[in-house]
This record gives sequence, structure tokens and C-alpha cells, in this order.
Amino acid sequence: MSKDKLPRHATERQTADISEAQIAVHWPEEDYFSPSNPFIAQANLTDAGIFARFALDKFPECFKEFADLLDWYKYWETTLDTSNPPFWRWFVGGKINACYNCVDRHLATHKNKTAIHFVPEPEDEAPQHLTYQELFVRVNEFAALLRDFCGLKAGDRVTLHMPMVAELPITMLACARLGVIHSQVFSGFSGKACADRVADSESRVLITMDAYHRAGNLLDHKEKADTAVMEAASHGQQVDKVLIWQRYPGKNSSPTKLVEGRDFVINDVLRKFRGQRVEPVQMPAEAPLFLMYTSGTTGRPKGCQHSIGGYLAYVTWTSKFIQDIHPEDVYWCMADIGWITGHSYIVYGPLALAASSVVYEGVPTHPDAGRPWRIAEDLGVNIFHTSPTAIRALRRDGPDEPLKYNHHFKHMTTVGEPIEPEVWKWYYKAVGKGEAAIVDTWWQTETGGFLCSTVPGIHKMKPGSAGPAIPGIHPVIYDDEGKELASGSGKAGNICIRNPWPGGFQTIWKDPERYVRQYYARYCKDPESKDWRDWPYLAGDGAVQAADGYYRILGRIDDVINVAGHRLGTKEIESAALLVPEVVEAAVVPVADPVKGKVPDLYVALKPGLAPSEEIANRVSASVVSEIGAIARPRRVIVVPDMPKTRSGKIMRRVLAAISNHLDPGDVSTLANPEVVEKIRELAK
Ligand code: 6R9
Repeated sequence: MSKDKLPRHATERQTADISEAQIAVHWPEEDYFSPSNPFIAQANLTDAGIFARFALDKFPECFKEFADLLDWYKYWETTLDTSNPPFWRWFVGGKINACYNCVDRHLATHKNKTAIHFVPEPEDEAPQHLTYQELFVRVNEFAALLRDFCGLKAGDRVTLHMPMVAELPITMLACARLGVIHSQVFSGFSGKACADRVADSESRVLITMDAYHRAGNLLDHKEKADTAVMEAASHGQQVDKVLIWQRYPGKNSSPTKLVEGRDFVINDVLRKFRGQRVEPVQMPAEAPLFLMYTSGTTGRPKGCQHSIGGYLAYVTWTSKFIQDIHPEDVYWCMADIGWITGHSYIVYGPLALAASSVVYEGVPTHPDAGRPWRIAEDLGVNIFHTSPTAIRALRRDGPDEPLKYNHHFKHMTTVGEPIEPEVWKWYYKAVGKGEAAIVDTWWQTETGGFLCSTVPGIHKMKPGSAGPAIPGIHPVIYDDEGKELASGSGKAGNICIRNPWPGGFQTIWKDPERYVRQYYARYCKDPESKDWRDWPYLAGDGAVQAADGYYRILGRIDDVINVAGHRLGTKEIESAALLVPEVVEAAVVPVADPVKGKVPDLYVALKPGLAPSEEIANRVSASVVSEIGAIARPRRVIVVPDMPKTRSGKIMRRVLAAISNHLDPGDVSTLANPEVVEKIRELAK
């Protein structure tokens, strides 16, 4: 990478006007909790010597141990190729298939074991239990359809816009079997948001479902596909085929009509492929497995590209040793497969280990806050994984519910946002009944799998702290000037990872320069260097390391808001607001929320002469929902007479964030229009 490709001063904005890290809730250091002896006695990893085996001087060969959990058609020649930093290539020369590793290889010993428990939202509908043998059959038939009916082959991209049903992992695995790159879009995203991803990934095929249940409603989902195809065409991407799974096979649950010649009901087409088998394609370890779009500092979501070999090795190892999954476990991760957590820790990691993985439809608190514990009791779930937002909602709606049910978790996970110690303790006592080991796992879409977490059979837990780095991960915290903070300093800074690891994303799809700029430019020591030591990975989070080595994550340092554990780009929301013709300026700020962690407040200014009205505010909100999805709906749209601005005309989001969070905005006298601050404060009351 030449110097001119890596402008040191043209990095994407990584110090937002106001960041989540700046409005993070600060809590004192907490007491430790020890994992129970029965847990330790059965744990997959109890030897603290592991950390020496994964010390930096053992890098990168130590990661062989990760890849050795998989079956390879051809063993790799080079563990890590660093010849083109920061485009790291893992297990080069190896040949592998992800679907084979998650399905076929288990048939000899586990074919009658449940691979996927699907739990429908209506409680009078029986759960489905798909064995590994049944999964094998269904994946093969669908792979045959993708290959022969759609003409898909290795390297092609397919967009999935599917809800939480067993057909979603079936679809992903069928793609993986062929080497087709899947790009699953969260079902709650709008048709337009789906269209952006269809266009960016150049998908000719869109796979969706007619309808799904959520919070008591059977939602029409097919209509979003029509919008997605139409909008993708306006971005220059033609979708030839839309494949539609039926929530109730044989019955159409969507009022949206099929488009002749474009839309196909999968179950009808599948009849031709009954009993067909497709050989897994032997893929290079370095070929992409999937794209996962996530929000960044600019308006456009970016497609994080994950590899087959490195990614699968990483999620399998971390599922085994951090999630402590054994093949006999019933494992339930409540995340949506539309997010990275679901890819890594519902589908690929647990299935690679031959566990039984639960896929559930709906929301945790509907019809009541007892539902998760009923499901856990019925299915015998013993490993449970969810987010602080879900835990807060369950605690709010049913603090005593878990104790009414006879479920027993040996292990629980929290992921996605910082968890308050009070909430952690409820999770531990009420949900885990004081029996379960808890891991607080910090990681990201980009990182493929966990970065920081306690190892549950080795470390004590500390509420509110993710824990030390996992074996093989070596973080460093820098201050804004690029100075390394001493380890255990207790000072806040920007957390980076010193070394590459196999689960790390390979690039941003079609935008390698942005990959370099956003994640590596800021703390790169020498852009000419071929040495990985000169290329720390910038995660984009503020963090503190305490004297005991545990990391506490404070939140995003960039223009990303983490709403209920979902990453939203402020720029995406602002762009949606600006589509309303009356709006001339828009600014989004994060506001602390007792259940969702953070929620967005959206400030807008109108064209001169226009009077603010509720009607305009409603249209702004509707535009955000239609462009992105209901998860991005602002808490409030506040129409202001003018934005607080610097003399150079820059919107001071810091001042707006202070107003929304009832904090002191500090000295505003240097603003171009200090008088507007009081007016805004009145409007935002
Ligand atoms: C896996 C996932 C990533 C962002 C990340 C950080 C926040 C994730 C956390 C956490 C505190 C944890 N985050 N885990 N913050 N404690 N245990 O969530 O991926 O959707 O890409 O979000 O989430 O801010 O940078 P993703």
C-alpha cells in the first residue's frame, strides 16, 4: 500500500462531535463472581496455560489450533500471509467447505440428533426439531435448486431478506455448500435498505419469505421484496429471481401478489429437486463465505467480507471454549441471524460443533416475559445467549418470571452493548439462578467472533466488564494523539487490536480503500511496512483497562449509535431525514435509555420561512422507517429554528447531545449563534 493511498490526515471521522463513549454511564469497579465447581468440572477449557501458548511470540502459528477443529479437504501451506497489509490471508492453500463442516461431517455420529429447534411465535404451534440428517437433506435439495434453477455458482452473491425461521440457516448452508456468497439482511430492515444491499453486492437473486410472526402480528414480508427489487433496479441492479419461502408451506400468507416470471414459491420449485444431492464445493480457505452489511461513519452501509476458513475456524474455536459448547448441549442464542451474532453463534459456530441450536420467532417479551423461560424449560436449553437490551426488557416486564420455571443454564452470554452491573446481577441471580457462568463478550461485525471475554472455566466474572482478551487477541489502548496507554492504567482511550486473527473481516466489499482508511489508517505506524505489528486494528470503541487486566467498553467513538444492540449510522438516519423536502439540516445524537441502552434523537431545521409542525416531524420519522427500518425510528424529532453551529458552519452535535441527555453543554459562547441553544433547550424539554 503506497503512502498516497493512505492519507494520514484524511481518515474517516473517528472522533465524533459527541460519541457514545463520552456519554457512557460510569460505574465503580465491582466485586468478582466465581464460576461454580460443577461448571468448571465439565468446562472445555480450564488450563490457564493456554494464554502462554497464544502469546504474541507464538503468533501466528498458535492459530493452527483453531483451524484444526475443522475438516479440510486440503491442509493449508501458509498459516498467515502478510505480504499485502492490512489484507491478511489466513490458512492459504487450504481447501474447505463450511456446509460440510456444519452438516455432513456430523452424520456419522449425530445424524439423529437435533440440529435446529425452530420455535414459532404462536405458542399453540408445535416447535419443529430438525435432525442433522434432515438438515442435510433439506440443504442438499435447496442447493440443487440454487444451482440448477437459478444458475448460481461459487463466487456469486445472493441477498437473503429472511426472518427467524429454520429455512434461514438452511438457505445459508445451501449457499455455503456451493461456495455462493450469502448476504443476509435483517428482516426488520425496510425494502429500501434491502435494495441498497442487493445493489452493492450485485445480487441477481433475492431470497425472502412471505410472512412471519412478530409480537402478535403476522407481518407481510413479501411486499418488502417488491420495493427492494424496484429500488435496486434504480441503482442499476437487475434482480432476475425472487425466491419465496412460505411460513406455512403450501399456503400463501402474504397479500402481495407474485410477479409472473420473477417470483417463485420455493416449495413448488423444490418438488423437482426432491432427493437430490450436491457435492460440497471444495473452496479455497480465503474465498468469501458471506457479506454482512453494517453501519459506519458515512451514509452508505459497508459490506464486511468474511472468509470461509479463517472465519469458520474462529467461530468454532470460540463457540467451543468461550461458549463452552459440547455436542450434547442445547444452545439458545436469542439474537437475530440477520446480525453477525446470529451468523457466528446461532449458525456457524454451534453447528460446526454438532450442538442443537434454537431458532425462535418473535420477541422475548411477547406474549409475556415468561416466554423465554418456558422455551428453555421445554427444550432443555442449557446454554443461553442474549443482549443487555433483552435482559433489561425481561427484567422490567417480569423480574420474578425466571424463578417460576424449571430451566437450568450452565452458561450464559451477554453481547452487543455494555451491561450495567445491576442488570448483570439480575441476569446472574434470577435467570441463571446463581448456577450459570456468565461471559460478557465484546466484539463486532468486522471481527467475526469474540475479542474480549472471560474464559468461563478459568476467570472470575466482573459485572460490567467484558474481561481480558481471549487467547490469541492482544489489545492496546491509544489516546487521541496515538500514545499507548500503559496496560491496566484505568484511563479511557481508543481500543485497538495489535495482531490480526483468523475471524477478522477481509475487506469491505468493493471498497478496499475504505477498509484501510477506516480501520487501519489512524494508528498505522508505517504505511510501507509489511509487518503486521505496524498495523493495529481500530475497533471504534472507547475502552478502559483496569489493573486486573479486564476491559470495560464505553461505547462508540465514531458516528455510530448502538440502539438496543443494533448499530445505526447517524449519517444514514440524517440522510433519510433530508429526503423530506422541507428539511435543510438534520443531526442525530445518542440519548441514554433505560432499556435500549441508547436511542436516537433527531434534530431538524427547515427551509427558511417554513413553520415547524407535527406533520413534518411525523413525515421525517416515517422517512427514517421507510429508508432504514423501524429499529432506527427516532425517539423524538425536534424541529429547531437553527442548528447550533461553529463559526465555520459545522453543526455542534455535542451541544445537541448534551441537551437531549440533560447534561451541561459547556461553553457555547464561541458558537456562531449561541442564542439558539436556549431556544433548542426549550423545544427539547
Ligand atoms: C457483536 C456485535 C459492535 C459494537 C461494538 C461495541 C458494541 C458489542 C459489547 C459492546 C460493550 C459488549 N458492543 N459487544 N459494548 N460490551 N460486550 O454486537 O456486533 O453489531 O457490529 O456491534 O457493539 O460498541 O463496537 P455489532
